[in-house]
Parts: sequence; C-alpha cells; structure tokens
Amino acid sequence: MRTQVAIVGAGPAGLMLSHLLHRSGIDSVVVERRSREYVEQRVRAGVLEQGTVDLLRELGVSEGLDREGLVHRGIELLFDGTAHRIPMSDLTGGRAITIYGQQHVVRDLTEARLAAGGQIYFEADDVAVSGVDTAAPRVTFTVDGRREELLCDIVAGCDGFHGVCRDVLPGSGRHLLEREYPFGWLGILAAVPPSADELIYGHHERGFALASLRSPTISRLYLQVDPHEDLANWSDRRIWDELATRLAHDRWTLAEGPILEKSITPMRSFVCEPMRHGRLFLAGDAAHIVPPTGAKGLNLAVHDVYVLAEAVADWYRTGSDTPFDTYSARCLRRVWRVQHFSWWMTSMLHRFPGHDAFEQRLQRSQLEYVVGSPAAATTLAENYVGLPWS
Ligand code: RFL
Ligand code: PHB
Repeated sequence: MRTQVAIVGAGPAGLMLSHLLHRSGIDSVVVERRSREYVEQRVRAGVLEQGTVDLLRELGVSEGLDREGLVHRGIELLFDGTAHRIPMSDLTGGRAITIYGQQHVVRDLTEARLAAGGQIYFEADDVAVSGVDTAAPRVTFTVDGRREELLCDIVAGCDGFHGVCRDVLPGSGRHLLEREYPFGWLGILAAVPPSADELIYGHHERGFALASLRSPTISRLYLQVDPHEDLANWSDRRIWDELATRLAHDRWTLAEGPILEKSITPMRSFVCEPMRHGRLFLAGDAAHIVPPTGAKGLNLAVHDVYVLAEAVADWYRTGSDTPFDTYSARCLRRVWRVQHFSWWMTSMLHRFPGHDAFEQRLQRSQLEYVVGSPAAATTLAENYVGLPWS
C-alpha cells in the first residue's frame, strides 16, 4: 500500500489532519489501534475553543456541533463560599467556548472521512514506524491477522501520550520536559441536568471540584483526589456528598442522578522537544500533555495539525524543506503558552498537599486578584477562550 501521509492514531489530531490534508488534495491513511466503537465512546474533553469550532465549520464537519453544541460566555470561580463570574466574552471581544463531547467530535470526523472515501484501519495491532530518516518511511501493522505495510512520504504521529511514535525520535536528539502533580481527577458522567448555567471551578479546603456538562440532561463533574486513589473507594454516595460539599453555594443545588461512567486520571504537564525527526511529525498528546484544568489538550492538538497540514501542503507545492524545519518551533510557541496557562490554572485552583500557610495565602491572593481586577480576569479569559492562532 502507498499513501502520501501515514497517520498513526484516529483521535482528534489524526482525524482532523486527515480532513485538512484531503482539503488540500493530499492523500492519507489513518491507522488506529482501537476499535471504531471504542474511540467513539471514549469520554474525555468537552470544551472547544472558538478556533477549534471555526475549523470544524470550515471543514464542513459541524452539523452535530451546530445542533447540540452549547455556547458558553462565562465561567464561575468559587472560593470561600463566594462565586465570582468571569465574563469571558465581554473580556475578549465576544469570543466564547462551546461544550461538545470529544467522542462526538471523533464520531463526526470519522463519519465524514469515511463518507468522503477516506481510509481508516481500526484495530491495527503492533503498529511500527521505520525509515523516517529516509525519503521512504513506512508504517507496518497487523489487521485481521495480516501484516500490512504502508509506504509513504511522511508519518504523522498522532497516537496520543501512550503511543509508539514519540519513541522513534532518537533519545539523543529529544528533550522531555515534565511535571507531575500530587493529585488526579476523579471524573463522572451523570444522567442529571447541570445544576448551573455555566461551568463552576471550585477551590475548596478539601480539594478542587469542577461542575461541567455535556447536554441539558447530562452532567460531567470532577473531584481532585490522590493520584493513586482506588476508584473502588468512591461509592456513588461518597462522590455526590463530596461534590455537594466542595461546590456548595446558595445560587445552585447540586442535583444527583445515575452515574454513567467514572474514572481517575493523573495530572501531568509534559512536552517532547522537538516535535519532529526527519519525516516523522508528532502532533497532539503524542508530543505534549497538559493538566485538564485549562481545558486545552484537544484544542492544542487541533492547532498542531493545522500547522502540520499547512507545512505538508507547502512542501508538496514548493519542494523546499523550510516548512518542515519550522514546524516544531511554530507549534511549540503555542504549546508553551498553553502549558503555562494550564499550570497556572492548576496551581491556583487545587489544594496542594504539604503547602504551608504562606503558600495558601499566596494562592488566595491570586484568586482574589483574578476576580477583582479586570486586567487579571482578562488574562484568564483570553487564554481560556483561546488566543488567536498565529
Ligand atoms: P488521543 O485522543 O489520545 O488519540 C490518540 C489515538 O491514537 C491511538 N493509538 C494508536 N494507534 C495506533 N497505534 C498505536 N500504537 C497507538 N497508540 C495509541 C489511540 O487509541 C487514540 O485513538 O490524542 P489526540 O488526538 O492528540 O487528542 C488529544 C486529546 O484527546 C486530549 O488532549 C484531550 O482529551 C484532553 N482533555 C481536554 N482537552 C480539551 O481541549 N478540552 C477539555 O475540556 C479537556 N478535558 C481532557 C479533558 C482529557 C482528560 N483526560 C481523561 C486525560 C478531561 C479529561 C478528564
Ligand atoms: C469537561 O467538561 O470535561 C471539562 C471542562 C473543563 C475542564 C476540563 C474538562 O477544565
């Protein structure tokens, strides 16, 4: 088999890239380890920046998003029992975020790609990438017990944090920068209408909590927990009680309902520099991870592949390597802005085990400054809705 661009991973990054390349008349094949059902049901992100929404519209993949996406113009910051609204749209010249589940983005992108004749191999085992130092890289994998070989010009490593592509970069040439946080998030999806109109980010002495949503009848909620916490210790009763305590406010009452899904995610910040080796280009979680407090991972993945698609199209058009040589630096500029914002939100809102009274006072002062100063609130708002793409 031959294609121009072999894409490893059918998450938001890989699928979006396949659409962007198709728009430029460039052929691609997507190779995904999991089944189609699995990737279309994996519950993860929910907050889409304006730039992500605009791009989905441009690509003609926004029917579901336009029908079911919920536009939000502000968020609530809750601390010391007081809720403070950050009017994001007012502070950013009308920009907003849209709530639409990642699994629906993935479902819509997959459907549209297949309908346009795109090729996606699901349930591909033992995916291996080779020859990226040459002009003839290849991706090999097993489907239905058959070993397949995909010859290509370029490999896009869109296979997430636990993928295989990052390890193809030689250890001597890559730099891994990392922070682990002393907590994780216990997330639930529940069949209950959201208790408030906007997302509530709650800083509480018992730990951080977040009330989000997926639709008028489905809520998505998170609790800060120990990163090694066992889910078995968290009965539905305990989860609801803890959420009610941490998110208590007289403007809302947390409604309870059946919990449809629960999981615990550790929190880390991670960047692999550079994001390219030879003909291999990393994009999305394969190259970087942010803690979810800033709601940025998926949006950053979309920005990477936007830059990559442009570079690939330029390379085919001009034959010059310059667009390839600048890919990593162009992406990393935004990656580090988003890393900082995600780290800052995480540091401001969580309870850090071991923090002494001095550090707690600093944290409190930061929260008061953000809700009290229009300049500080604007800093939060413009990063949260997404800074303009360069
Ligand atoms: P993905 O989504 O992990 O997709 C990678 C795909 O590659 C496949 N794969 C392989 N395929 C072939 N061969 C291999 N060897 C392979 N290894 C892996 C995987 O099966 C998968 O299908 O990466 P991508 O495309 O870069 O997308 C990144 C986003 O998924 C991620 O950043 C977000 O989910 C992060 N995130 C959020 N981002 C936002 O922008 N807004 C949010 O509100 C938000 N909330 C969140 C989040 C992530 C969370 N968790 C669970 C980590 C909330 C949570 C709780
Ligand atoms: C979500 O709805 O899943 C969500 C919302 C905001 C975040 C992270 C996740 O910061």
